[in-house]
Amino acid sequence: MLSPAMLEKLNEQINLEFFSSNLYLQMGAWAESKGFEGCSAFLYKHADEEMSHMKRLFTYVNETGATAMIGAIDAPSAEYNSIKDLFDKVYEHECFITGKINELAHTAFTHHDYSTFSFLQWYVAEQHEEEKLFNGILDKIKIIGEDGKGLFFIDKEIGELAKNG
Ligand code: OFO
Repeated sequence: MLSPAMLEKLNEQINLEFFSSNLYLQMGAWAESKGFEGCSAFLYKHADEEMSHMKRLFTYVNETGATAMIGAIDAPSAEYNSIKDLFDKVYEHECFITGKINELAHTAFTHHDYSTFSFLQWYVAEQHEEEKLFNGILDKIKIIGEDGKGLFFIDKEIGELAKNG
C-alpha cells in the first residue's frame, strides 16, 4: 500500500510526464513551423515516449490499489529563439525531471517502500539515458555550428535519431 506522501508524489510525477509529452509536442510544432523536419520528427517521437513514462506510473499507482489522479497540466512554452535554444531547454527540463525522480526515490526509501523504490529504478536509469541523449545533441550542435548549412545538417542528424531510436 502506498503512503499518502508517496501517492501524492507519484501523482505529481504523472502530471510532470504529461507535461513533458506536451512540451515536446509543442516544441515539435515549433520546429515543424520553421522547416526543421528532422527535429520535429524526433520531438514528436519523444513526446510519445513521455506518454509511455506517464502510463507506466499510472499503471503502477492503480496496481497498488490506489487511484492515479490527473490534475491540471501547465501549458508549455511555444516560442524558441533557435534550435540550440530549444535543445538547451530540453536538457534543462530533463535535468529538472532527474531531480524529481531522485526526490521520488528518496521518499520511497525513507518510507521503507521498497516496492516503489524498485519500480523507480527504471526511471533512474531512463533519466541517465535521456540526459546522455540530449547532452549528445547539444554537443553535435556545437560541433556542426549554426550557420545556414550547419542547421541543415543538424536537422538531418537529429532526424536520423528519430529513425534509429
Ligand atoms: Fe524525458 O523522461 Fe520522462 O519526463
